[in-house]
Amino acid sequence: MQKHRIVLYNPRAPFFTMPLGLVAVGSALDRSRFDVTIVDGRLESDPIARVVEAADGALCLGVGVLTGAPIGDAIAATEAVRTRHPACRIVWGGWHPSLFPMDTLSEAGIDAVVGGQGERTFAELVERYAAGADAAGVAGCATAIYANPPRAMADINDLPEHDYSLVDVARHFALKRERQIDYVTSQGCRFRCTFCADPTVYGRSWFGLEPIRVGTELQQLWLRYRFTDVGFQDETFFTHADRVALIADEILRRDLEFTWMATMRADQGARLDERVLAACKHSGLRRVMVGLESGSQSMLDWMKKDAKLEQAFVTAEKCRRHRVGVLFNLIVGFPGEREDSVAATLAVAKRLRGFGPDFQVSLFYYRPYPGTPITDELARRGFPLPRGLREWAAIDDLTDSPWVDARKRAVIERFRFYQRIGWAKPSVWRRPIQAVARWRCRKDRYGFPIEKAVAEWMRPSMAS
Ligand code: B12
Ligand code: SF4
Repeated sequence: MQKHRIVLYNPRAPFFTMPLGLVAVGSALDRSRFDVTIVDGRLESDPIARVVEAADGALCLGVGVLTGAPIGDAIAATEAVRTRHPACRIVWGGWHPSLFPMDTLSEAGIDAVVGGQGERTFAELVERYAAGADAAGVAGCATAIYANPPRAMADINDLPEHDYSLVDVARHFALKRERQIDYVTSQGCRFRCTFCADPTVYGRSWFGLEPIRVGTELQQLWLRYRFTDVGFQDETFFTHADRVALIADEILRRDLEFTWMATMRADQGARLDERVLAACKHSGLRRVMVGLESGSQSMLDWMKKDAKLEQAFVTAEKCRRHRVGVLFNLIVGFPGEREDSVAATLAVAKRLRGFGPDFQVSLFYYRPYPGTPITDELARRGFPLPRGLREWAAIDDLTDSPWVDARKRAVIERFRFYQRIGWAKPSVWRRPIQAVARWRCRKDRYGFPIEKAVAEWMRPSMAS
């Protein structure tokens, strides 16, 4: 019997993180009946031509869509395939369609939208298409005709292993410039931060893979790909410390020689038993990524981060003791955020940078991503949010934030630049300008930026 072909498209985006969402839905199809091809827009010189070619004769094209620029690329791929192969069914899934199913359906002119966790819904949908039927009653998806009931989130332990042969792993290694594999051990998040869409999409549910399964899968992948690093892309990898300890044991007892990085909250780091952190380090943990978000406790309380500022320093101290690096993510320019609050965030960034070159900070400007209580509140107050897919596609380009005036932005931008130089790994030629850059950050004095010009002239990127 001839197999049906299914094409999955990952729109262009920055960075070369593996398209694990598409790998997940592709791996859940009955592979004895469906041939799955992932076209990754980031790996193709002409992604639209490639997806049109791949969709020739295909039963269905599935597109994974994040909010922002990927929407524009998803629309282009959809229109091209719709025109050239009108019989091919087109389904969008992932974060943006999950948040705006009806708008997505009507504007993108597609056959169906899958909400939230996609494995079982998409598998059922393509079975229907293969049988010449439609999506009536398929839980978890909507079409222009059927708004089917939602599908309860499945325990990911009951879902199939991700098949990495669907991805061009070697190309990803080359583009990442390291043999790093991406892997997720959990889905969802129990927390309730009001700038984040996870609580809306997954209803604060969380499921984590059994440590033994993580160990077995990593071992098989390591034997196949000989990667040297793993990026655990979970929303919050450190959700349960005992589970993390067991995962570290699994890596250790199998003698898997790789380093790893993972996501952590400040409160989780502060609570983490030193013995667990030591085991993680021993098993290869090199860096954690902490979504600290703000250096002002009142902002943290306002956004329901459910973490104390002090916990960031406890986490940093603990990680320094165990020689684990930390990347702290901070956001400035929340709606109505006052100048003193932005200043507090920059001050905390300086303190954290002071822990050493392996303690980095990333400063982002707040953007009202959809499906979050803050954005909903802005809408209620009449703030002009993007309307429709094309406007949401442009949200990443919003350089003008109504909550960050030109003066504040100038200070933030200079701080961003000088903190990168000031606390980068020291080297002989960097040392003199590093001292000046650190002095500038400490004193907030950014006039006559001579060393900025020197640094740009000597080496365009001085980021550590
Ligand atoms: C890796 C990653 C990226 C990568 C993209 C990887 C890729 N696809 O190419 C990069 C670094 C490019 C990225 C960028 C951004 N990201 Co990001 N990212 C992630 C991260 C950490 C992991 C994604 C992942 O692999 N998950 C594991 C897989 C298994 O889950 P999944 O992708 O959700 O897929 C499931 C479902 O969504 C669904 N599904 C997904 N695709 C499809 C397709 C079809 C056809 C179907 C049926 C179902 C389906 O089924 C899958 C299995 O259940 C998530 C957090 C997380 N843990 O999910 C954030 C996350 C997805 N990112 C987010 C954000 C905010 C962004 C940015 C907007 C932030 C920014 N300004 O930089 C940008 C947007 C992209 C852009 N502007 O270009 C938000 C989502 C918000 C939104 N509305 O889209 C998340 C959830 C983080 C958060 N909590 O805020 N990101
Ligand atoms: S920001 Fe992180 S901790 Fe907060 S709800 Fe989102 S995923 Fe969970």
